[in-house]
This record gives sequence, C-alpha cells and structure tokens, in this order.
Amino acid sequence: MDVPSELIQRLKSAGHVVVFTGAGVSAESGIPTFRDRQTGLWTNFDAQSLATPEAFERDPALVWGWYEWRRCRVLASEPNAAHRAIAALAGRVRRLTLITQNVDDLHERAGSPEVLHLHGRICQPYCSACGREHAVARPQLPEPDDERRLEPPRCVHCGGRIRPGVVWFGECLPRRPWEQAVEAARGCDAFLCIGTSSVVEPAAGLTRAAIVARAATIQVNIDATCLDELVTLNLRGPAATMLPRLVAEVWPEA
Ligand code: BV8
Ligand code: ZN
Repeated sequence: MDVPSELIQRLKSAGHVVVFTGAGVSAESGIPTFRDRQTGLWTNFDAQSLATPEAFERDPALVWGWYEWRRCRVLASEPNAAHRAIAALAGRVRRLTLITQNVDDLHERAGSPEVLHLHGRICQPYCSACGREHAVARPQLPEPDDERRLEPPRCVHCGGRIRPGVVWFGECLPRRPWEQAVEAARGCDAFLCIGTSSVVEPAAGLTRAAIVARAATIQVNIDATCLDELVTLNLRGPAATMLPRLVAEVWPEA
C-alpha cells in the first residue's frame, strides 16, 4: 500500500486516532448501503423516503416491515475484515474513538469495545410513546429474504406503537454521542473516514472538522466523494481489503 513514509511516521506517533464509518464498511458483510437500489416490496422507494417519521406515520406496516427485513439481514451477517481491523486497532494506539453512522452491530460483534452510534441502532427498537426499549430478540420475519409489510408491535407497558431504534431524517442526533464525536474530531491527531458518501449532515461535517484541526486524514472508499481532494491520503478500494493492509503497514501487531 503506498502510504508516504512521513505520513506513516505521523500516524504511528498519533496519540488519538478517530475511525469514522458509513454503510460502506458493512457492505462486504452483505448489508446493503443507502446508495444500493431497494429491492422487492420497497423497489419504488428510496431509503431516504422510508427513513422518516412521516413515512412511518403514513404507512407503519411498510416501514416496520422494511426495518425488520434489514434487522434480519444484520442478524444473518457477520463482521468483515474491516470491522476486525478496526477492533484490532483499538489495542495498538494510545486512544481510539470509533464513530459510526451505521445502525448495525457489526463493530460490536467484531470486538470494538466502545462505539459511538450517531444514527441509532436497528437492534434496539423502542416505544414511540413511553420510550422504553422493546426487547424483541428475534425479528418477526423467519428469513432475511422474506419481505413483508408488518404491523409494528405494541408496547407491553403502555400499548404505544414500537418504532425502529434509529435516527430518521429530520430527527436530531443523540446528544451525548454527537458531543463526544465532535470533540474527538476536533482534538484527534489522525482521522480515518471509511465507506461513507459524506452526504448526510451533520455527521459528514466530522471529517471536515478534523481537516480544519489539521489532523492527518485518510479516506477509504470504492468511489469518489467530495473529500477526495481534501484528505491527506485518499485510498480507493474496498474497506475489507484496504483497512487490514493500512493497519498492518502503519500499526503492525506488536
Ligand atoms: C438533523 C438511520 C437536525 C436510518 C440515517 C439539506 C436539505 C435537506 C435536509 C438536510 C440538509 N442538510 C441537512 C439535512 C438534514 C438531513 C440530511 O443530511 N439530509 C441529506 C440527505 C442532505 N439530516 C438529518 O435529518 C439528520 N438530522 O439534521 O437534525 C434537524 C432536526 C430537525 C429538522 C431539521 C434538522 C439526521 C440524519 C440521520 C438519518 N439516518 N440512518 C436508517 O438507517 O434507516 S442516515 C443513513 O444514510 C445511513 O445511516 C448513512 O449514514 C447515510 C448515508 O447512507 P449510505 O449512502 O448508504 O451510506 P454512506 O453515506 O455511508 O455511503 C456508502 C458509501 O460507501 C459510498 O460512498 C460507497 O461508495 C461506499 N462503499 C460501498 N461499498 C464499499 C464502500 N466503501 C468502501 N468499501 C466498500 N466495500
Ligand atoms: Zn410504551
């Protein structure tokens, strides 16, 4: 991997490394990104129009069915080499902050000890009335490829409608994870931006905050993004290949 030697030195001596991930880091685990076309029941919708409170209000069974289908996919997927490389990195640098836009739990299942979820977690639905978490272990669908409209369950405590545990477009990000993410982006020495189109705000602003703070910034993506000319090093390629190589080259196992 052609990482310039002076950048390797900067990264090796970085006291605080931030890793910021988007849907591209889970793509090789078989989890569709928001860019991927929707299939089946949801072919005529783009993800953005389904991931809103208005869509859930208008057709709860369509939206809840979509989230249960996605949750099924997440539970049927495994972390890939990118998730594992990020988990390994935590033990090789002085301080690592992992920030994700993803709603899956693959970072946790790869062994990352602490994950800042800016857009919520698909495996933690909750009651839209009383806010209590809805403990449903298995999705209501039998198979990941079973696509159905599904009425959202009711809360056992108050009878309110259960909703997906994610942050929809038009909803605010969770305060504490967001504050921690901004502080980390502004104060880190190195910022790795992995598998995100950097379109969704305010999360996309984190990489720009690291650039302004003069951190060493590295982007890994299979496609071009608006950050290509702004980062210190732009690595074009799949995360599950590029990340293990980058970690092995810069932060080899002791
Ligand atoms: C907010 C959870 C304050 C749900 C998600 C201007 C106009 C209109 C609206 C806005 C605007 N500016 C800001 C907004 C608001 C809006 C927004 O940003 N809109 C965008 C579309 C312009 N933001 C919000 O509403 C946020 N809240 O601003 O609060 C507020 C409050 C009230 C009123 C107004 C404002 C909340 C945003 C959170 C939305 N929820 N997820 C769910 O999952 O269902 S975001 C969702 O989309 C994902 O979580 C992801 O983060 C994001 C983008 O999805 P993808 O494109 O799939 O993923 P990603 O971007 O990561 O792209 C994939 C990338 O990976 C690609 O680049 C691809 O090339 C690459 N890739 C693919 N395979 C690989 C790979 N790379 C490497 N290796 C591979 N193998
Ligand atoms: Zn309730």
